[in-house]
This record gives sequence, structure tokens and C-alpha cells, in this order.
Amino acid sequence: MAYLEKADPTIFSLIKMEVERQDKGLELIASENFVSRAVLEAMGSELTNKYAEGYPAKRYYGGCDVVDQVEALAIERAEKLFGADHANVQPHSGSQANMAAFLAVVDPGATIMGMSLPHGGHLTHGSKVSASGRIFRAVQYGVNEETGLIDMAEVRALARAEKPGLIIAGGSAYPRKIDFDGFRSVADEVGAVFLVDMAHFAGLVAANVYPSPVGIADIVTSTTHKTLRGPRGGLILCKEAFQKAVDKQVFPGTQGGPLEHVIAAKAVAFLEAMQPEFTTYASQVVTNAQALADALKGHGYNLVSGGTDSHLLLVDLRDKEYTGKQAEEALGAARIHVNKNTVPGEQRSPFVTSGFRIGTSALTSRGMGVEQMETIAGFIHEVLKNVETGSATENVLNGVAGLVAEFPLYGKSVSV
Ligand code: DSN
Repeated sequence: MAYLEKADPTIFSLIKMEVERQDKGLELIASENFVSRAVLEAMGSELTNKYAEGYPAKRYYGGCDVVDQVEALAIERAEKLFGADHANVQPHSGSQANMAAFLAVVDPGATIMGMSLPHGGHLTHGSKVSASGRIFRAVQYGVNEETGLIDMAEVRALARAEKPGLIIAGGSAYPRKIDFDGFRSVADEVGAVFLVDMAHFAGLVAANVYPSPVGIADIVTSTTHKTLRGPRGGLILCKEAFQKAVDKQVFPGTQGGPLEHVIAAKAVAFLEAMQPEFTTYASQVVTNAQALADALKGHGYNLVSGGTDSHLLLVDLRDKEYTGKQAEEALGAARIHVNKNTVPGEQRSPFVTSGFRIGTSALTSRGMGVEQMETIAGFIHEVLKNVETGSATENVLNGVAGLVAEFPLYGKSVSV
């Protein structure tokens, strides 16, 4: 970054500080990951200079012959990786992907049905504070508060009563496998389109270590930067029958010119996800999450649903004296990064919460395994035992420093 250092030393030094923060901490935020150097290079390329409104071979600007090839390759790889009829690689984010996909199949004012945010769903699945809950009439299902699992009988009853035009499965804090066939049968019964937002578990689907919704759902949306380990961005996969409507609602429906540099980086990530090393990686992500879950349970923590089938777990603090916010802050002081999260049946505000969420994608990218997860569970316990001090013990700080030095960011890990 020699040019940046000279042109804008302030931004240069802030980037260096952030890289240092990432390297020196234990990143357990379930939606984060570390991309490869190849993905970084594609994202930082001159493709950012090109306007390319439209789609390959159907653009509103001249000079698109090269970016056409880039985007066509990204589409082809996404379709192959997930076995989809059609891919749209232009959404700038998961939220953009969702809005375009919704508008492709239902009109403003229509009833949509998704999982509620405090139960593990996502803002864009009909929350009142999101455009999805304002543009559409959103009804929401949750999880059973005892089991932490989606209750398909409740989903069916709600769908029968509300007759949504669109049913959404997937979310941000649901650790278990989702019964995609069950949702399909509910959607068919009430005549709804069925959409799965696989943003969190897309990488696990690509590696066949989590069930694939592709071919079951009519439309599958995703981000490309979580378990899939690509650049920050969105993706829509759909059955052929929805191709035209989806493409039209991405552009010109909800976006202008695509970010071809990011699309190039998505193509690189899709290629990486096709390699056998990625299957090994994704499988280790799940093994690590389960090891972390077991170790935390061993230290006396309750987990929503009792464990995980994926990369994430949700620690339920309702039997403790402290909140999710306090836990996040105390762990952050120890350079252990998690996010406070609501739990099913939550009584506290989303700014306080009674839980926190953990994911293993990022640390697995640094090459960490089961042994390190057990060590980290011990650190978490030591911090939370002293949560009221809001500071970390020397022992934990030294332990974290030792661990990150052993597994450097952009060192010899599986990913980079
Ligand atoms: N906010 C993201 C997450 O952390 O899961 C989803 O958009």
C-alpha cells in the first residue's frame, strides 16, 4: 500500500491499526471471516473503474467486453458450486439481495412470513425497523422457547392463518439445521413462494457439510463473506422460472451499476470454495463449533437448542447475573470478539440482551482446531467469572497473545 501511505497517511494508518486489531484478537463474530489474499487483490483491482449497468452482453455502456467475461465467470461458478439453475452475482449486500428477491415475487403490501429477529431471524425478513417490515405486511414465526428449535407445526399454522405470498427461512442466529422440505411443504400448501436466506451457512452448503436449500427453495439469497469466505457482498440463486424477475429486480429494480471488482472477488471465492481444501475447512468449522459448544457447556453455560449443527452457537445468559452487553465488553477487553445477541423469550433490549453469539469461521481460517477451541472456552469462562471488573486477567491476555502468535492472520493457515 505504498501509494496509499503517501497519499493519505491517516487512512493508511487506520487500515494498519485495523489489521493489527484483527491479527491480535480472537475473532468469534459468527458473521465474519478472513478472505484470501487472492480475494483481496481482486477487490482492490482496477475493475472498480468500470460502469456496467445491465448484464453480460446486455449493458448500457460500451467497453464492457472484459467485465462481461468476469461477471459471466462469476455466474457460471456460482451456479456450478451450488447446483443452481441461475445466479445473480450483482447484489451489493445480503439485504439488497433480499429486497430484490422479495420484490421479484411479491408486490408492496403483500404478506410475507419470516423468522423474527429476537428468535434468530434477520432484520430484512420483516422486522418493523427494516424496509422489509414497512413495504410488506410481515408476519413472523419464532422458535419454541423450551427447545430453541423452529416448530414446524407453528410455522404451518401461521401460514394457514395468514396466507403469505412469500415464506422465508434462514437467519442470523439459528444454530441448527433447518427443515427445508418441511418449509417447502408449508409453502406449497398455502401457495407461497419459498425463499431461503443462507447468508450464514452458504460456505457450509458449498462444502456439503450443511443441507442445501438449492432445488428445494424457489429462491436462495446469500451474502458471500460469512462462511463462504468471499468479499463483502450478496448473491441470489433461483430456479429458472424466477430468473427474469430476479434479474429485473436487482437491476434496474433496486440497484444501479454493479461492483465489478467485487464480482471478480466473488468469482475467486467461488473457485476457492470448489477446492477440496475448502471442504476440509468447512468441516473443521463445524467440528470447532461443536467442540466450543461442548467445552462451554462443560464450564456451565447454557446454549440455545443445546448445541449447534453449524458454525455458530448462542450462549443463553438468563441464568447468570450479567447481560450479553457486559459479556461482549468484558470479552472484548480480553481481545475475544463476540456479539451480544437476543435469545428466544428475550426480556431485555437488543442493546443489552441476555446472550451472546459465537462463530468459528474466522478462527478456523487461521488454522485453529479443537484444541484451541477448548483453550478459548477456558479463556471465555475466566473472563466471565470476573465479568463485573470489565477487564481481563493477565493470564487470559497472555493466553490470547500466545494463541494469535501461533496462528498469525495471513500466516500458514488453510485459507490464506
Ligand atoms: N448482521 C449480520 C450478522 O451478524 O449476522 C447479518 O446481516
